[in-house]
Order: sequence, then structure tokens, then C-alpha cells
Amino acid sequence: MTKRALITGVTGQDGAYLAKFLLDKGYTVYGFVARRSSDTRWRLRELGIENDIIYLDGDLADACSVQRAVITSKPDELYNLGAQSFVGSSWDQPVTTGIVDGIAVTHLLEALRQFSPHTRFYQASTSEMFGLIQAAHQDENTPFYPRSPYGVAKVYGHWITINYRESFAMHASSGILFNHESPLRGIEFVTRKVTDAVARIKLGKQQKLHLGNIDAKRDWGFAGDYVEAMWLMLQQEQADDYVIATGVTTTVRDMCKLAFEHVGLHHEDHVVVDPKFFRPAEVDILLGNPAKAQRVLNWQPKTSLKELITMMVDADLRRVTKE
Ligand code: NAP
Ligand code: F7E
Repeated sequence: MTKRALITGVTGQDGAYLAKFLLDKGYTVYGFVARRSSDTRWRLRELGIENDIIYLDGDLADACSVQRAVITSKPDELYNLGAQSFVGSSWDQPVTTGIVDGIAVTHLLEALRQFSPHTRFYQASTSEMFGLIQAAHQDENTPFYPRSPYGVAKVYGHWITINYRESFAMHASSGILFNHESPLRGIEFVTRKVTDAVARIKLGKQQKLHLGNIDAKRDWGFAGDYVEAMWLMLQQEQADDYVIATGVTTTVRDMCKLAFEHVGLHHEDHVVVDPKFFRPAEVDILLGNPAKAQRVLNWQPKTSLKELITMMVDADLRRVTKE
């Protein structure tokens, strides 16, 4: 029988890749979508799946709409990817971020407990929970020390997922995903900001690229690889929590270097460090240890940072050329 999946955040980067992944496996995919005044389905169009999803209107902050979506879709699997996901904005909207990224996870878990207890649940947890790192390689046992309202909200979402699993024997898993990027990444995140600027500079439409802390280090992977890990978590007999990462960390500076080199330019000639983009509190370095995911899920990242940045720069060159 065809499986049914409900995805919150289906219009986002991961939502789009996951929807495509599940549709390719034959799932019926429902997308929980918050109404916006302008179009948010460009990613689904780029993947050619805009008309293959059943859309359910709602907002994670609205428990009634969450309940209705669960009752209507009766999902076998629910993936909670919806969030105010930009760390920088979380200082400007700390309460909204707390509600949508934290409290709203309880809206979903409660809706499942009451109306669909057999549904398997995936929570999009994050390496931002490690923040001021307490171990050189972060794994499932590393204590959290979040450094932003976003990270704090996600710690709530993470623990309420574990709490419902332990309290009500629900199949609820958390993926602690490190940064993952793609040509569908939002333009506000540093990799896409860089690849878009590289394309514009190469095509003579921009001169300089203003960035914040280019000494920050991140463990960057490809979103297309990471959505498979989400699905694998929900196929296990036991729900559990997993770190998903590459095990390689790189500075923003070196990531820029890769992007500029791909089009034959030097990053030093174009990058300007601008205090405007520094954060009130920084996460200086993240480096994940995905050994458990490799052992239990048989999951491995397939895309190197160089391949990822090349793919992103090429996509932005095509987009900017078409403008
Ligand atoms: P994204 O591109 O920013 O997508 C976020 C999605 O959430 C969008 O579809 C957005 O809808 C939706 N959303 C925002 N507020 C909502 C609300 N109040 N009600 C319903 N939907 C709402 O994020 P992403 O990169 O795909 O990340 C997916 C999830 O993984 C997020 O929870 C993020 O925090 C988490 N995560 C991401 C990474 C990463 O590196 N990408 C790493 C770890 C964890 P609109 O399009 O209408 O705004
Ligand atoms: O920043 C530095 C910035 O915004 C990465 C989200 O998906 O991953 C993402 O959060 C680093 C930071 O991602 C600029 O200070 C320098 O150190 O691309 P980012 P993030 O904050 O790591 C985690 C895992 C999530 O869960 C989040 O949802 O780059 N940086 N200069 C800059 N960052 C931005 N955005 N813009 C700059 O100009």
C-alpha cells in the first residue's frame, strides 16, 4: 500500500529535496504550508514536483491547523522541517523563533498522540544546539550549549521529542544535522550568498562581497544526501537520535576560496569583512561525528565540499545569466 508522508516546511530547501525523495519512492506527499503574500514554491518547481504534492494550509504556531493537517493526511510518517531557520534573524524575532522552532514541536507531538499515535515522527534538530562546543567532535552524547535564540528553541524541540518518545512510546526521532547546503539554499545563508556573488562578479554584475566572520568553521554537507538520512531514521524499528555530518570542518574563508577558484578568480580581490554581518554571539566551530549514523543507518555523505560548491556556483551562473 502507498505510504503517506506529511512534511512541514515543504517549501524550504530540505522540504523540497525530501518531497522529491519520497515521491520517487512512491509515497503520497502532503505539504503543510503557511500562507505567504508571495510565491514560495520556486524550489518545488525547480525539482519539477510542484503539482505532485497535496498542500494543507496552516501555521506551526497554530495548533488547530496542525491537528487538522494530521487528521486530514493520516500520515505514516511526519517530518517536521518547518522553522524560522536563519540564526541571524533569531535575535530579531526571538519569541516567534521560540514558538515556531520550539513550542510548536509540541503541537505536532500532541496532535499525533491524540489522533495518530502510529505515525512515525522526525524532528529537525541541529548542530546549533552544540553552540559553544563541549567536545572537539560532537556526537549524540555531547552536551548542548546553544548560542542563539534559534539554538535555544531547537534544544526545546529536541528534548520534547525525546520526552514524548519516552513518555508515550511514540516512534519519534531527532536528526541532529550539521549545516547542509545546495543550489536550493536560501540566499541569506553564507554558502549561497557566496556562490550567488561569485556568479555575479564573474558576469560583471557585482564587484565586492561583504561578509561577517570568515574565520568561523562549519561541517558542510549536501542537502540531497542528508534527506536520505531523515528517511532512514524513520525506517528503523526503534526511534533514536542521530548526528548527521561529514566529519570535515572548513572556514568560511576557505569555502569562499573554493567558490572563487572555480571561476578563475581570487577571493582576496573581492571579499570585504563587514562588521554588519557579525552576530551577537558566534558559534566558532562545528565538527560532527556521524559514526552512529554510519553504523546503524548505513548512511554516508556522498558529496565533498568542493563538489557541493561547484554545483552551487554552476547553478548560480545559470540563474544570473538568465536574469
Ligand atoms: P528553510 O529553507 O529555511 O525552510 C524552512 C521552512 O519552514 C520553509 O518551508 C518555511 O516556509 C517553513 N516555515 C517557516 N515558518 C513556518 C511556520 N510558522 N509554519 C509553517 N511553516 C513554516 O530551512 P531548511 O534549510 O530546509 O531546514 C529545514 C529544517 O532543518 C529547519 O527546521 C531547520 O531549522 C533545520 N536544520 C537545517 C539545517 C541546514 O543546514 N539546512 C541544519 C540543521 C537543521 P516559507 O517558505 O513559507 O517561509
Ligand atoms: O552561517 C558566518 C556566520 O548563516 C554560517 C542554518 O541552516 O546551519 C545554518 O546556520 C557561518 C556563521 O549558517 C556571513 O557567522 C560570515 O558562523 O550560513 P549560516 P548557520 O548560522 O551555521 C545550522 C546547522 C542550522 O540549523 C541553521 O538553520 O558563516 N558568516 N559571514 C556569515 N553568515 C551569513 N549568513 N552571512 C554572512 O555574510
